[in-house]
Amino acid sequence: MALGNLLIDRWRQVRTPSFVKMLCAHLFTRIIPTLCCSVLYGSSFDSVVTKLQATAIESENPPMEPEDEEWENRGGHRLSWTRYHRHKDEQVSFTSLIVSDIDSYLDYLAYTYTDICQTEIIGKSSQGRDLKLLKVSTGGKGKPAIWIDGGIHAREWISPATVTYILLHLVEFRDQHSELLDSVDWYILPLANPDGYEYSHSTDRLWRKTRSRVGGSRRGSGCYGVDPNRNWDFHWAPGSPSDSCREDFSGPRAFSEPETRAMSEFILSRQGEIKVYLTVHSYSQMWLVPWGYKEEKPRDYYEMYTLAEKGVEALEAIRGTDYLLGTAAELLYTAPGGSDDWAKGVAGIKYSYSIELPDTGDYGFVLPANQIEPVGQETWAAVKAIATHFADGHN
Ligand code: 0X9
Ligand code: ZN
Repeated sequence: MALGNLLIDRWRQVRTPSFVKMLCAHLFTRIIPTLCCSVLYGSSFDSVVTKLQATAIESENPPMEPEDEEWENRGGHRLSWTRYHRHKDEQVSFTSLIVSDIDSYLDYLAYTYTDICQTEIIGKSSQGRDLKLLKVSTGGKGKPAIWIDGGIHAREWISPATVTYILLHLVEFRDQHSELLDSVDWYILPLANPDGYEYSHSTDRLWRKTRSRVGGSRRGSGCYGVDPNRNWDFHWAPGSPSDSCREDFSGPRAFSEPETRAMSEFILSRQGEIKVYLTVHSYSQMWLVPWGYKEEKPRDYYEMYTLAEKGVEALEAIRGTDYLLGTAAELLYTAPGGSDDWAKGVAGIKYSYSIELPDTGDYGFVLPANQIEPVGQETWAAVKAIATHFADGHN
């Protein structure tokens, strides 16, 4: 199912009568694959998909290096930027434990750099996982703040990896850019959709949504999950219960998801302080400026574009990666209920952007882990350029 979903994912945005879409979706996701599997492999479609998925993940994400294991024993952390990591310690059965990585890196930073780092659990996911944020600040009042979130979409593994890479440089190499810490506060949430992220590791590599049970009726119909980037309360468009199986199901109501609600409440509690909202997605190498819900541009688009341009120029200077810069509606498609539009339209954050990380489609969401470092380096360069603008006293 997941492979078929990927094929029709972008195409779904095209305006086509819904019965044609349904027919084609069924053709791509079920009929053609079922026929091919029984003819070519003599096995069922689902078992072929499971095997293909395991092989794809293994080549995308090689096993843990012995050095990483050692770190844990020395009381440090296991996060490396050479492979994709899980969210948090989880006892999956009596004997087997999936060991902590992303979440415990934040704890590690907080207890190692006590003077500047502080963790905060801003809420819980629908399956009860912590939404853990790291505040990085050298103290003092009235500084502009930058918010960065990653992992809103479960399958975009490069996003949380890049956000933790940014944390690594921001905090652990703080001496190289002390002015960015002295004059700017940072709120960083590397994994905004931990349930979906874990599910994309354990079960369906191409899962996009949350894992709430909102779409189902009492009789058990409907599907799991809501698209957390269609669920924000700004020009939110209702989806009908029959849409609950869609990848972009917007939910039964705006902020139905505890994840989006917790983020929005935290951001509103820092209204006026947060000057930049950055949400990190993949893929397509684009720096997206609101609006995404409609084709018109905001009145202050020119200023938003000019600051984004500084980020993109710094990014491209690292290794020449090409990024497109423009509104989400003009470069991708119009889609309501996105976090970037909400951050600007409701929270009043002037500089709100979605960054779509590499690549442009060769690997798509399944970007090999050896790309974490180069993508991290160039994205960190972009973030530094944005922060420098505020460190230089602009507003
Ligand atoms: O469709 C999305 O949510 C984003 N692209 S992705 O491939 N990562 O799913 C783009 C969001 C752009 N912003 C808005 N439409 N508001
Ligand atoms: Zn995304």
